[in-house]
Amino acid sequence: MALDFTRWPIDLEHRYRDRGHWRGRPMTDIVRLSAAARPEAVAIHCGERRLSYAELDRRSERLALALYRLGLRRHDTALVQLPNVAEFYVVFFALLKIGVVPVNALFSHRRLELDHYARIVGPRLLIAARQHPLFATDEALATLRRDHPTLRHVLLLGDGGARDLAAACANNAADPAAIDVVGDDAGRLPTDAGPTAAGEVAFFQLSGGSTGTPKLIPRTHDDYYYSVRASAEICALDGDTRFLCALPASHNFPLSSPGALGVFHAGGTVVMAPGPEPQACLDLIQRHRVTMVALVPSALRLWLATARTRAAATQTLRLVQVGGAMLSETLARRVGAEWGCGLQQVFGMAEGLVSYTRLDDEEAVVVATQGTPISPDDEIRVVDDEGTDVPPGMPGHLLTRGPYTIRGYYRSPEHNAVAFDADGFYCSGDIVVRREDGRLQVVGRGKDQINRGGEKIAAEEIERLLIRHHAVREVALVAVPDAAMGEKSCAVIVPADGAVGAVTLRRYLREQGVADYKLPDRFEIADALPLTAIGKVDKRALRDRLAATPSDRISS
Ligand code: AMP
Ligand code: DBH
Repeated sequence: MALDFTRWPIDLEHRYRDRGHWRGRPMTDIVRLSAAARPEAVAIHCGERRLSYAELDRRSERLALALYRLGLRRHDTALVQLPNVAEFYVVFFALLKIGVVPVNALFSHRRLELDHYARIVGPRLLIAARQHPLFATDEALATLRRDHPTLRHVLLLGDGGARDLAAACANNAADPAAIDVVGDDAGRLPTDAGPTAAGEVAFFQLSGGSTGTPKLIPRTHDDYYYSVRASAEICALDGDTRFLCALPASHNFPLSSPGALGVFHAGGTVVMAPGPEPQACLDLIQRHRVTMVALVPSALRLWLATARTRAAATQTLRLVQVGGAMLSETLARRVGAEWGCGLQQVFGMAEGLVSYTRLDDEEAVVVATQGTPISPDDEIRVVDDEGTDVPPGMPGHLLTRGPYTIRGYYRSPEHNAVAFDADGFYCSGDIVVRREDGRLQVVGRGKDQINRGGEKIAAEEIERLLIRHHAVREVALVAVPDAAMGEKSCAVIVPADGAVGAVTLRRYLREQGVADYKLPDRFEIADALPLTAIGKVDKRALRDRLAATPSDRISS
């Protein structure tokens, strides 16, 4: 049975179809069409390996068949956690080809996050990597299987044995450079196998969140494919585009804005980088003559510093996209000045809405705004605390709905009641200004979230864990400004009695299985937390206080 999710109202569905946004096609067309049009073109460079479009299509087909033979069927779900390797896309398309709906966890996620996702979707399949600390031995795997009895099949990258993912994706076992080997060339998917319907859930995106538990974002073929196609056009991608994927491959930005999927749609090449480390990335840019990259501001800062001594490395770059967190105008100006290439600001969210500066915008617009939304059918409201629209030029809460913005998180009725208004607008939690010329500027944030160099931390998630520690009576997690990361996190602790140390609390959080980036960068002890007039923790007062006291009392 198709997965339940909050659909768009029928009149809007009609409108999105009539306008050609929703085309009733599965996202597997992305690879099929490019494989038909340019089979020999390089789709992916990954280390010393390279995959043509024909191979990407064939390998994903093979893996789909292998999974089908294992018993996986349309509307089953899968939990996937892979590093930045070509297999990520092989797996993505393979699952889509048989209608298995994946949750693509970030590689930095640990037991707690994976557990949450598994609890929400009840996956039948796990695809993960031995190189992840959680899957280095079979112990965590056994726990996961015990806790989630739906989980029947596991494929591990780097396993070497029968369950090895690389083997399952392979093409030519004799070639060590191939990503290869299940099924045979004659193997064809049976006619009853195929993607989920275009209006149904294709996969789940992850929310950075602002609540105690992570939320899943159901994305349909229709809506996601539209955002990818339109983004590829806005960014003028073509067969000559060579895109460096340096951010986590499953993140919405490098996946869809226009990201790897946009590049596959246009028939260009995706170059995989293990991460955003500047030296290694500059090497890859030079070697593969990369033309486009997507970065968060904190990475851009490091790249600019490193590239100073490597002018040759950035010569082929035409477009540097920056998004995920606020970019200062000073940093923005340096891209054109030092690298002589275009900058594009991207303000997006896994829930949907993506706003871009355009390639022909003048510099003053590109360095100071986050541009305009993808679609003429994106509806934007900027409202005050009472929900009344504010005039252009005034800051307010950003509300949005449109042809690729979700109408509800998956299986989260309570949170949906506050995250969406009565008209179905998503309350993004961002404070924005809409200028007279229609351009958006992100000026702040209303949601209780820390944006640590583009990685989002829901304050409540960490507070809930910390409050369970016996030495903690009260806790508040707040953002503190940081020159390198934009923001870091600080936990302000009111101890239950006596002392409690940062080392103890950090170790405790690690034991809970939470991702490293969510561990507070700093701990502060306080006698009490400041309260607002209505008795909530006054985080603004805390932030101001912390910003004024750069050092902490109990070590960092
Ligand atoms: P998520 O909902 O986890 O996908 O994170 C999306 C959020 O990241 C947005 O709601 C913003 O708070 C933030 N964000 C993304 N891009 C930008 C940007 N260019 N400038 C400022 N904040 C951004
Ligand atoms: O931060 C984000 O989530 C984001 C940033 C840029 C995003 O989802 C996107 C572009 O699509």
